[in-house]
Amino acid sequence: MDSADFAPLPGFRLFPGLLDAARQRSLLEAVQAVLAAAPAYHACMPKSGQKMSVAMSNAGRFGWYSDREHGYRYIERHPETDRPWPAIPEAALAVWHAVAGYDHAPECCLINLYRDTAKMGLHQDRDEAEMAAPVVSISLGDDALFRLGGTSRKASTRSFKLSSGDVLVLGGAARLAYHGIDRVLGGTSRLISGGGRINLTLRRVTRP
Ligand code: MD6
Ligand code: FE
Repeated sequence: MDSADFAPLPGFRLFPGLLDAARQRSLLEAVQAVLAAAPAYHACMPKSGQKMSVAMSNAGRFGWYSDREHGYRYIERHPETDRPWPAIPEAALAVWHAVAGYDHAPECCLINLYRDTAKMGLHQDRDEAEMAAPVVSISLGDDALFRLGGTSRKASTRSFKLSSGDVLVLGGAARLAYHGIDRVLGGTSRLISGGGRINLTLRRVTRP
């Protein structure tokens, strides 16, 4: 439900166009190198086992993963190759240190890959032990409609467009805000050959 009285929670920050075209291209190249070493997979919902439409991979000490049996969690090795995740690209670390307002480094860079009609349902990011750190998100490629709500699933929501190079921060009271991707607007960016959208979310997982 969209609501005229919607106001984002404190700690929500949007930096439109923080990354210029050159920084988007170099970050994309680094992400493609991560994907070559750590191939994307489709995680499955706990219990139902239903495959998520978004393909994923990770960089950093921890990778976010989910399967039917064990549900949402962080794992230190790729579920298929059993190798440790590649390092978080420097260009992504630089974004974290510029906007996170948090002294310690992120430990996970989740890579979400959207093709065709992939979308992400309304959810909270709550699998991390450290809730004092924000989640920092970087968008590359096609525009997407991002939906933001409150800390209750029943709170009103609003959707807005995220474009390539935009950086979004969920910290403070907004750290546990519900959010999701309604849809990707195909053909709105030429950054990724073949189209689609890539979203990176940087997270601190453990408490320092
Ligand atoms: C996406 N983003 O943009 C999905 N989570 O594809 C997220 O789930 C997200 O953008 C936490 C903080 C910021 C985000
Ligand atoms: Fe999220």
